[in-house]
Amino acid sequence: MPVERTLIVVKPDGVRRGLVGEVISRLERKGLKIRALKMLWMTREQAEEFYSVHKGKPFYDELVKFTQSGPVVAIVVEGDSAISVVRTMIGPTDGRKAPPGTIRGDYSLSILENIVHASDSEESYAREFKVIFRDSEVMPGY
Ligand code: FUP
Repeated sequence: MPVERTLIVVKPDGVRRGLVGEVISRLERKGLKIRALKMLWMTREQAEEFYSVHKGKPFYDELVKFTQSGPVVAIVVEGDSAISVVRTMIGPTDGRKAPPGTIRGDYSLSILENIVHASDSEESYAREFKVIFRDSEVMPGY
């Protein structure tokens, strides 16, 4: 039962559509503990670093542009197996294929505008966290 931290980002489409509360509510109801939370408008540098694993792919430029198209809300949560649990909660990348009951399955009809991002591994979390937060912004146990 590894206690893990992971990062969820409500993307610009999710913020525009007023789904921040819905996402936070699902995370809290699941039993995950919020450790840090921030609203920000990503710079080009932040968006490029955040999605650096996709550099060179056909959708990269559009993805970086979309990520900077409005404010996002970034949330660090902690809990048992948080990384895989949150990945299951958000569903597959393509909202058209994501099953009902998942965040993307319930709210997205698009692969690009799919409401949320969540880290897919400890390594991704470590890199993505640094794009948005400083260590001192994570709350201690409460
Ligand atoms: P995920 O981990 O589910 O967010 O998916 P990926 O890391 O594979 O992709 C990151 C983001 O790139 C997706 F959220 C949306 C975008 N994307 C596309 O726009 N087109 C694609 O074919 C694949 C991904």
